[in-house]
Amino acid sequence: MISSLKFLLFVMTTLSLLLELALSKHSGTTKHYKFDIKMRSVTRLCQTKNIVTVNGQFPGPTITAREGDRVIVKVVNHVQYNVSIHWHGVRQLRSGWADGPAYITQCPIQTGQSYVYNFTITGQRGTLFWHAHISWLRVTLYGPLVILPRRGVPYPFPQPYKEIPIVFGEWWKADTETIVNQALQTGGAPNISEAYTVNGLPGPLYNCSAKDTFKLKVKPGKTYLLRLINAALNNELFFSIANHTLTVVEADAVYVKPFKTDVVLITPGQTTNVLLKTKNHHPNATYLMAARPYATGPASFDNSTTAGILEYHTPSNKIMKINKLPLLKPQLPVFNDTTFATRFSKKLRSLANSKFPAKVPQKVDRRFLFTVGLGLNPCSNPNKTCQGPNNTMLAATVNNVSFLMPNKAMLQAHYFNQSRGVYTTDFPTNPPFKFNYTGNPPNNTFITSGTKVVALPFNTSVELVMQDTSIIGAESHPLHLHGFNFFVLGQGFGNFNPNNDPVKFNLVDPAERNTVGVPSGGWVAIRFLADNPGVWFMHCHLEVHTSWGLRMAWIVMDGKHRNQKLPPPPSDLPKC
Ligand SMILES: *[C@@H]1O[C@H](CO)[C@@H](O)[C@H](O)[C@H]1NC(C)=O
Ligand SMILES: *[C@@H]1O[C@H](CO)[C@@H](O)[C@H](O)[C@H]1NC(C)=O
Ligand SMILES: *[C@@H]1O[C@H](CO)[C@@H](O)[C@H](O)[C@H]1NC(C)=O
Ligand SMILES: *[C@@H]1O[C@H](CO)[C@@H](O)[C@H](O)[C@H]1NC(C)=O
Ligand SMILES: *[C@@H]1O[C@H](CO)[C@@H](O)[C@H](O)[C@H]1NC(C)=O
Ligand SMILES: *[C@@H]1O[C@H](CO)[C@@H](O)[C@H](O)[C@H]1NC(C)=O
Ligand SMILES: *[C@@H]1O[C@H](CO)[C@@H](O)[C@H](O)[C@H]1NC(C)=O
Ligand SMILES: *[C@@H]1O[C@H](CO)[C@@H](O)[C@H](O)[C@H]1NC(C)=O
Ligand SMILES: *[C@@H]1O[C@H](CO)[C@@H](O)[C@H](O)[C@H]1NC(C)=O
Ligand SMILES: *[C@@H]1O[C@H](CO)[C@@H](O)[C@H](O)[C@H]1NC(C)=O
Ligand SMILES: *[C@@H]1O[C@H](CO)[C@@H](O)[C@H](O)[C@H]1NC(C)=O
Ligand SMILES: *[C@@H]1O[C@H](CO)[C@@H](O)[C@H](O)[C@H]1NC(C)=O
Ligand SMILES: [Cu+2]
Repeated sequence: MISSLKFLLFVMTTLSLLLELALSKHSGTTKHYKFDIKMRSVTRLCQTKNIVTVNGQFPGPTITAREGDRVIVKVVNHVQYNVSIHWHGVRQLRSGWADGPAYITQCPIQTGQSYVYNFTITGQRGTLFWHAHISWLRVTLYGPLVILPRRGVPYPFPQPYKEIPIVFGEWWKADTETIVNQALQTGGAPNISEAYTVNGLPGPLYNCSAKDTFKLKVKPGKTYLLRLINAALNNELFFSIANHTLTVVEADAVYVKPFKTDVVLITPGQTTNVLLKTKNHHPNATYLMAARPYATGPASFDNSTTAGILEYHTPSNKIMKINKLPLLKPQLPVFNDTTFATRFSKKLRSLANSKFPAKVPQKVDRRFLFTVGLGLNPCSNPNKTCQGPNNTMLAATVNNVSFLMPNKAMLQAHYFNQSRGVYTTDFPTNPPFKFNYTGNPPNNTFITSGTKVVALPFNTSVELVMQDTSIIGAESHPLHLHGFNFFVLGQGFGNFNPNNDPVKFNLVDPAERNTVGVPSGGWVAIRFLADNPGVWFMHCHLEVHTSWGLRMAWIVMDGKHRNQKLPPPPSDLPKC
């Protein structure tokens, strides 16, 4: 009797375990985090400064989840600034309320308030990051977001010995909120940064900074997965490790066909996973891992170099003086090496196999051509002197529209049919004036301002060509789209030619990502399927250009079916 009961119990627990396993294939676990936004003083470059942090950590905590997991983050604002947090690259399928850009999907979390971000990670695995999405607060409010494959599912590359996030940031000695507010008032360019950082540390190439150096201690003969994240505000970066070749395996949380390179180009908003195979024997050297900007624009920029150190563990039976070993430096491309940038971008290809297919939309419902670039506004300073060129104010546009931030959240306005006075749906689908976009000089610096969007029916297949302009100066712009991954079909220099260029598009294995560099003086073509209802921000991820208006939004309408509609907002959604 007792033994048969025991047997029954055994069968039942086994069954329930099996059931749990079967279920876990479809739904993951829930990961809870608490983000207390608070001030903390830190010292860098011999100067102490109060910065905004999550839980007093800088860089902020790493969020780790598996594909299929639900992530719940309670954000409590204890600082004098309005705050919102964006989960950069997370698709947010039917969870647009958790996307985070202030005044787009939510009102800011004001001092003393809190908001619970609640989203599921669906069909994504790899490295992303989270950052503040209001004004320039992301300068110190950022951290890695690591999505592991489902339990038991291997990487499509050798299992690394260790995985290490390498987050690039940008450091100002002065208060960045003062800097951006000053610039927006005077019309001039904001003051440039003093340093770049690796995991929050500027490294040994800056004065008074040697002790603030990130050290990566490795063992010989192992493979390390470096999760590279560019969280810098305003600069694309070249990255390289002296005497080590890297293998790129993933970009923006999508696996790519592996390729070897000595240098990685990473724009703000992009993430790149690389494998680092260490040397088989202890070398008699230490190695700098360095990053410095790829810069094409007309403005001055922070031309400094941040570095960490790759150090081999000393074998315990030998006493090697690491400090006495020579420190080797990597060769990085010159600051304006667009040839390298182009070659690197073209190497990124989707795996496009049966396990990881590239679902490139093959038919197109709507085609768009957007110019992206700088522009000038007349001086609106009451003092009648502005610091932009010829007494103007610097601005930036998409299709000649400099986007004005509304003072209500657009997603709420959309959901409750209250768009009047918040936004209009007349965003130009093509440049309002045709001109030689990359001419020298171009003859069109005309700007309008407004809060304009493009509205799309559910499941519209979109092809978008983004065309750089040479107004004020040609420049590479890393454009980031919220709520979707897109496929990068092709790119080129000069003006996009709708007759000759599309035949060269890659519809087989294009890179799938959320941020792409529009080539300096050129164009890039992307496609995405608008299968996610909501209001989705698209903007340059150089914060200076976003602040000047290089931003717009797409509205994707609800579909017919219940699972194609945006659910109602959570009850704690902040109010304006
Ligand atoms: C998160 O969202 C899910 C689905 O809408 C809901 O069931 C759950 O209660 C939410 N959790 C929290 C903590 O808000
Ligand atoms: C920015 O730079 C200008 C010129 O050097 C300086 O006058 C100004 O104080 C700086 N702004 C801030 C906020 O540090
Ligand atoms: C370090 O300080 C020296 C002396 O003040 C100066 O000449 C040099 O340019 C500084 N270097 C950097 C990287 O700031
Ligand atoms: C490092 O690379 C440089 C140049 O590529 C080469 O001259 C040097 O011998 C290498 N040193 C080591 C220790 O690998
Ligand atoms: C490192 O230096 C020591 C002493 O100079 C030498 O004996 C050894 O062979 C060197 N090892 C390598 C890998 O170069
Ligand atoms: C940037 O710095 C590099 C050396 O780190 C130098 O070769 C280059 O000329 C500098 N470029 C500009 C535009 O200052
Ligand atoms: C890069 O900058 C240098 C000046 O430092 C200039 O001579 C060169 O023409 C530039 N190259 C490109 C491709 O713009
Ligand atoms: C206008 O000029 C006054 C006096 O020079 C100065 O204090 C003020 O900051 C200026 N205002 C702006 C918006 O630049
Ligand atoms: C400033 O004005 C001068 C003279 O009219 C003109 O040549 C120059 O192109 C203008 N600069 C800009 C950036 O518009
Ligand atoms: C656009 O301007 C560039 C630079 O001045 C010139 O080389 C090109 O031929 C122009 N293109 C057209 C279509 O006029
Ligand atoms: C720019 O140049 C083109 C070709 O010469 C001309 O058709 C167009 O009207 C000009 N646009 C402006 C805004 O001057
Ligand atoms: C914070 O956001 C609210 C709502 O949009 C706004 O009224 C207030 O002025 C903002 N406060 C600050 C300090 O920016
Ligand atoms: Cu830009």
